[in-house]
Amino acid sequence: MIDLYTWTTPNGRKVSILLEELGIDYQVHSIDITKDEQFAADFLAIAPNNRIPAIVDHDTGVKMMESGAIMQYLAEKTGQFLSSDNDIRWKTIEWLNWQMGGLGPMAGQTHHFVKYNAGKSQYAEERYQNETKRLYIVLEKRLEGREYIADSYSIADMACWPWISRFEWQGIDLSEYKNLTRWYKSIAARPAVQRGYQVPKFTTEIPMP
Ligand SMILES: N[C@@H](CCC(=O)N[C@@H](CS)C(=O)NCC(=O)O)C(=O)O
Repeated sequence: MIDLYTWTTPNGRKVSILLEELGIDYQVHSIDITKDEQFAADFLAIAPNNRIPAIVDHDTGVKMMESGAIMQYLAEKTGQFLSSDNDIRWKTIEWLNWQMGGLGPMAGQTHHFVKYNAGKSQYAEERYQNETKRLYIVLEKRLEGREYIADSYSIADMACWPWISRFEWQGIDLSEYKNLTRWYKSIAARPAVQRGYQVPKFTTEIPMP
């Protein structure tokens, strides 16, 4: 049994989508970051960086923060969504890290400046939105002639998809990116993704371009 500590954000959804895809038993603990629940002592004992998501794996006693590490851990534990083929495996890890170091942080700053604090800093709005658009183009090119980021559906897709699902918050017209739109819609059609998107609670239907 896995305990998942999460909230209705892209980083949280990455892990709930993976758990739904894996079909393993997990219990959801809602950490409402709008009420500072991420600073509670019992959560900090699992996630000292005071950020969701985090897990506790009661089979192994492992406590873990950082969505990329959690995804890699769960994929290795179950032998799914991280290929044993060396080339595909490293492509998956490469793009998972691209999401962790690029798409997530840059799109996250775009949400802060473009959606929540529009008008406060023109420099920051332009800087982060341009960087987010640049990353969309990188992913658009990667998906040219490929169904998925690392050839077979993997934790790299599950890591990137929830960030792309916030295209409206980022002021991006997703339909301008044809490969990304095709990829986005095919993943959105997966029942596990639809369930994982609504963890820990329903917010909106999955946005569609
Ligand atoms: N690198 C971390 C980032 C986690 C993160 O930024 N989580 C956000 C929600 S998406 C959070 O918990 N924010 C709480 C806060 O800012 O205090 C991961 O991928 O797990």
